[in-house]
Amino acid sequence: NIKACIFDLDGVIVDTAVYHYKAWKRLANELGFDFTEEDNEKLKGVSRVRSLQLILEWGHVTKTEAEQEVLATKKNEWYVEMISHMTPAEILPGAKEFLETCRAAGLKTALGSASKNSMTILEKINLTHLFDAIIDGNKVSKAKPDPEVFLKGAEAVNVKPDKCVVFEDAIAGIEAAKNGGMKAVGIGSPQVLTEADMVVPGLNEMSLEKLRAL
Ligand code: B16
Ligand code: MG
Repeated sequence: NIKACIFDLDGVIVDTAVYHYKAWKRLANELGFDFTEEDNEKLKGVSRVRSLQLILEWGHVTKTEAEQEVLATKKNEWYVEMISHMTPAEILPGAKEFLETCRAAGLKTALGSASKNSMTILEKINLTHLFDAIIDGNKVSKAKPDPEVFLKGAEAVNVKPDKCVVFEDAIAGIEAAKNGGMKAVGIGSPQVLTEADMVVPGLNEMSLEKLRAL
């Protein structure tokens, strides 16, 4: 039986992928190339540094490590400007309700995100108070599919990994949960998230009954 729920942020609680895309696209355009929204799918759940490296590869552009840092900072400034206008209206359907349901049932809740901007986003959408622990890109050194972010989340709420379930929209995130010995619920399509124990289109389709059946 499950004692803690760990949630990814982008793609599970909010859809910040569209802001990431706008900011990365602007950067690519300044460098003289473009990439599609379809390519952008490959950046979901991927860290900032790694995302930049992938984009530079797509544009056949080579940059030194120092130059990459400047570019990543530039992108982040545009991104931060965009997310500063986010409101609770951008919470994905059912996310807030499911967090409240979990807490009312006595389950612990944690955030497990690759983003270094997760605190800003949670504050903008007014959800910080619904998490017992927040583990994000500032607190981890290994990216998903390494389980570090979720194991730290489990530890922070004092629950053993096999009593945790992770909610994730990215393949690497599902793998990370499995690598950590946790249950994984995919948010999206079962054709894509094949390693998940269960897949639902969104948290609005989730319930305590489904959680108990895991
Ligand atoms: P930042 P998640 C991820 O969030 C995003 O899906 C990914 O596109 C982004 O590059 C990464 O966070 C890092 O974000 O630049 O804000 O540190 O899905 O792990 O919540
Ligand atoms: Mg995600």
